[in-house]
Amino acid sequence: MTGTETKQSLSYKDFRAEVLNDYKIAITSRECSLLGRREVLTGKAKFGIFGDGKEVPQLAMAKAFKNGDFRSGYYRDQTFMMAIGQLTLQQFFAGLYGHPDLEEEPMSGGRQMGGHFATHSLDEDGNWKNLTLQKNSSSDISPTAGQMPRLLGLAQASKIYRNVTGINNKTNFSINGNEIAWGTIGNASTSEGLFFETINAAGVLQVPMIISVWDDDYGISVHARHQTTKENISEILKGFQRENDTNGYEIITVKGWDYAELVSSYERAARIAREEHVPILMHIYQLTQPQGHSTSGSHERYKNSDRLSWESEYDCIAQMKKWMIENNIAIEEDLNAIDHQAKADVLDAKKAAWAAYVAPLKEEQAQLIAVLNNVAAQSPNKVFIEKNIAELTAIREPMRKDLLITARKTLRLIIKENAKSALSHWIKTYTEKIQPKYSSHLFSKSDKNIFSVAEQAADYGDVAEEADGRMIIRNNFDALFAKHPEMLIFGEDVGNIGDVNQGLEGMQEKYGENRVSDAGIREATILGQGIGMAMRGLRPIAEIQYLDYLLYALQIMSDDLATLHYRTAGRQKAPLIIRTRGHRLEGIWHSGSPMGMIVNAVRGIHVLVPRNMVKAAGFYNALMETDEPALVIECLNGYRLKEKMPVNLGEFKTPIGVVETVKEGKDITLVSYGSTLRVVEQATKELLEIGIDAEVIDIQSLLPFDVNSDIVKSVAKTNRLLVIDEDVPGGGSAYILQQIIDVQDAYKYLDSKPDTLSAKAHRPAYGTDGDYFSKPSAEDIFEKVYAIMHEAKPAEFPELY
Ligand SMILES: Cc1ncc(C[n+]2csc(CCOP(=O)(O)OP(=O)(O)O)c2C)c(N)n1
Ligand SMILES: [Mg+2]
Repeated sequence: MTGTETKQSLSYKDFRAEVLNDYKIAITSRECSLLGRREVLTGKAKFGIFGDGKEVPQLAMAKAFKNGDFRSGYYRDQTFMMAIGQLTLQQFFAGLYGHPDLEEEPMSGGRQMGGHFATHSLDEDGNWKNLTLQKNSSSDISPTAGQMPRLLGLAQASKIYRNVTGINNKTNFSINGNEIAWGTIGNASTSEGLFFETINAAGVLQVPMIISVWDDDYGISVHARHQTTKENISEILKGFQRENDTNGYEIITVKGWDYAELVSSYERAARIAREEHVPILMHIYQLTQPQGHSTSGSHERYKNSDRLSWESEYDCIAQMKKWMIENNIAIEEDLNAIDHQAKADVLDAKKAAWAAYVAPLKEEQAQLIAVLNNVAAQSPNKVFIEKNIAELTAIREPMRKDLLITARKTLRLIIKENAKSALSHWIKTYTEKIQPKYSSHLFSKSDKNIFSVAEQAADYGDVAEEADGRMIIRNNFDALFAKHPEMLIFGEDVGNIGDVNQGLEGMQEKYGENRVSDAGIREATILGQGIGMAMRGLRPIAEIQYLDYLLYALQIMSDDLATLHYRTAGRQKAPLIIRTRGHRLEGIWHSGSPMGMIVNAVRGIHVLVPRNMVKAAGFYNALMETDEPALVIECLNGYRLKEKMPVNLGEFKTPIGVVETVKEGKDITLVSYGSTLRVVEQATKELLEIGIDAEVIDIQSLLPFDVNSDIVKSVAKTNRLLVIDEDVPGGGSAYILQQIIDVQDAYKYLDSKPDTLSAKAHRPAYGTDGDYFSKPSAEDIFEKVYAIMHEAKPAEFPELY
């Protein structure tokens, strides 16, 4: 045998072993899907959605996926996760059962239903790991196409790392921007606007993104003819194909059951994306769904017998098997042996996952029964308690809910007995221990969380200079860009003209087009750019031009950004700053202040509402030191107002979650924020002229809200409370009142009805009078306060009208 022959036969041996190993992964994954479905149908798991029918292309994608790369995909990708070594069989079943411990269920600690995948970017203290040494998956979300905006940002990060000078080209996040962001999406989900918006944006930005469409002709029961023009996504996207002298995409189409073609296509795609930073669309068609969409239905209801028999013939694993045999890579018996082994492995893993899931529950059940037996022995209500014990004991595989129902109902039986304390103690300590499994990590617990940043006052030097508010913002951004090389800002009109209010004037010239850039009019993907880049260690500021247009991005803020840290139980973060400007100015779409909607949609993101530009700049300075996401709403009518220019630009910090008493007073507490605060201050001066001395508190930060409970201290002094806000009635003001009355218990100190003054229920009308008749005015505030004082002291303050 010659040397070359040896090499050839060795490499053939390697090739064969690799193919056999791929087959093994595919068939094992399939077995997981089959057994997983049975676990749901027999009641052990609540819901199952699996990757059967999509195995083979995922093997090919996994081969081209390198350390440092990122996936942003959806619930069909179990085979891929197994192939990159990030999902074991036992973890697969732990996910199906919802095991609430991260060690057992690393995707989300049981918070997400199975099929929602993630890797850990953070260690247990919330610090970044070296992401270039591992294969990464951003955490999946269920809304179809919701993975797309973030995918854009994950890909753009590579471009930034490759092209921005001043950032090390070798970091924990990137090696010279060589990383690819890999997306996956179902064919039907390409109907979503987010898909098209992302496709266009990635073509403009030319980022290393490979998006694979797993096309099985259906979205649940709805056929492609209702989803996609010409029933063919790559056909209709042909205009995106790059040409010699244009930007654009490489578009590659491959049959989903053609293993050899898939492997070479993914290799080619990866080479282009990695080297040239060109986005790629992989349309993987002729895929199937052997068990239908999910455990909630059967596909026989909507697929005819022709389709079903085609699906069984063109099942990607069946085709791979056929190809291996035809090409003498394996004989049927070899493959049957692999099938056999896979069945055994999956069964073992399932049993182990179930045992690990029920073991702590059974232990806790036994502990509670012991406590209850003790209580029963001492109780005149023994018979009733013993009945409860018997019922609980009879549950072979208890839920924590079963334990707490029994314990809490038993407590009611012994409410006046001494034995009560042992049981109430058990309930309290048990809840304290278990509740965090379901509720922890909505916010960062790391040493960079918002509470780690100390307040630093603005220093105005000896001769305070006055300047337009926009100059304060601009000069402060200048200082921040200089201080943080990984900071970048992008949005509509942000680059060339330096934002619509010139708060970034000259910044693009100074810091370059990669760091200060214009974006298309596409708020959801501007947000997604921010999420993805923040997940890869950059410090993006995503600018949404006006608060009124945040709605386009709100879904992705709510579903993706706000849940990210929580849904990974603290193992991924995106410290993204969202900058926008809002509250009152002119007309229906430039005067909205939908704060109730926002604060209720984005728990998990901080919402900051500075009343002027120094306060806003102080929030940016503070946020850049933290690792948490936040929305900062600047006052749209504040850019031309004069403010004193601090000298410690980039340094002074507005504390987050802390209110400021801007005027002390004794008669009533007025609580407000943002643009309205100036109106409140005006009204307060006028009230003082007639002898009403109001205390004025600027909330500054809606989420978190007054962490020191300073407002209730004020109410304890004044005994009266009015919340003034320019959202609709029952919007932001309802939230503020709930915090003060319910959380801070201010009702104890009130001598008058706690009141709110908000805008009208309709959108604000245009013009000066439109504003006057839509939003709270100084006169409205004056009269509302006066009415409260009149009710309290009619002799002193006779009726106005
Ligand atoms: C925004 C949104 N709408 C509806 C759903 C419910 N839903 C879940 S999967 C699905 C079909 C998706 O089909 P496709 O994208 O083709 O993926 P496949 O399941 O076929 O792989 C639908 C409608 C959802 N999760 N999100
Ligand atoms: Mg589909």
